Amino acid sequence: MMRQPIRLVGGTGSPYTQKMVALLRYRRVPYAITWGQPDQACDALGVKKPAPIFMPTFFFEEEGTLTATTDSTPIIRRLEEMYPCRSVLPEDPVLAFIDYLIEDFADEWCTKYMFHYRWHPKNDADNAATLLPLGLDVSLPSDAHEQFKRYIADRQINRLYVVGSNDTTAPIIDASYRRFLAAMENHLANQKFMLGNRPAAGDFGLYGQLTQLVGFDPTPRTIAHEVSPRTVAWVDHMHDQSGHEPKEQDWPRLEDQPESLKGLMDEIGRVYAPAQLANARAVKAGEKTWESEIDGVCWAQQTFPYQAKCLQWTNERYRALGNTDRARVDTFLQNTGVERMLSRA
Ligand SMILES: N[C@@H](CCC(=O)N[C@@H](CS)C(=O)NCC(=O)O)C(=O)O
Repeated sequence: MMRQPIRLVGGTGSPYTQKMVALLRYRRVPYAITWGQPDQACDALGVKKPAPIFMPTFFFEEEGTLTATTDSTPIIRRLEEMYPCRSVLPEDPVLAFIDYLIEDFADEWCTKYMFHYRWHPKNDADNAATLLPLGLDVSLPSDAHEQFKRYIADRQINRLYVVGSNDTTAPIIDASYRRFLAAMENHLANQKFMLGNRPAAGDFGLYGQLTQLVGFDPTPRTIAHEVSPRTVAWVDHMHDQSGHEPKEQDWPRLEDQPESLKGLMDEIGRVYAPAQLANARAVKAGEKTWESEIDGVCWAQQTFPYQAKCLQWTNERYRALGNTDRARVDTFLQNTGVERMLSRA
């Protein structure tokens, strides 16, 4: 029997929505996206809203009833069970672990680039406030558009602290974005995707954030064109990989990956590892905010229980590796700083 297309609702300006749509396209999973607000979609369908509700929200049919679900990382795993072909998860546990690290870094750190550039520089904030409401409804009447524009700008600029963006951290975020792009430029000169000649979940995570950084927000777009033309071109390629025919050998062993993959690991170790460790300590101590030195500057931000969970999930995966595989990961990550995030106990 033909399966119904998978329904999802999200925004054109939402990196996680773009991540998932590109993944569905590559995997040739029939889908039906509605560009709009997930809470309104839940109301229209009479479906219980997930809490918290995010873009994208997926609607899966379970025993005849529709359930609304969020969080792209577990949804990717669920789709793998429903559709086994054209997998985005390497079978080799070592490679799968590195892919998971990249996806987590994309979702939780690269999103700081995205949110910071979107709302911190005045020019970018004005662009986003104008376009985001239209991304949900192009025919929005002008007065409603004006109102929505003011509402969204106020709300999002006031939430910059959530990702730790402020005048002190702005230069660290900017320097990290430029190093990340330089690492991508190097790496893409060696292969088409992060782990070889076929895309994995981490590629889609990076792609989602980059759709915005390269395609939507003026400041990071200019920087991307300056630092990494290959990344700019990659974003267009990742948009639709439905014709790519992946083969098992398209993901070479970790030991056979080009040296340039380390460039990405170095950035993860340099900025994401200290942030994750400080956040997890704060969650454990019940503190609402945390401070840590990142890249030589004092970084202060709100504590996030979700990101502490991300660190815990990464460690659960690390501990689930067999001894030989864990040793291979350790050798690869030596001196990148990522090893600080991982513990055997
Ligand atoms: N971990 C979630 C994050 C999704 C997310 O943060 N979505 C954003 C839009 S890109 C959102 O809906 N934020 C809620 C808000 O802005 O109120 C995922 O991977 O799907």
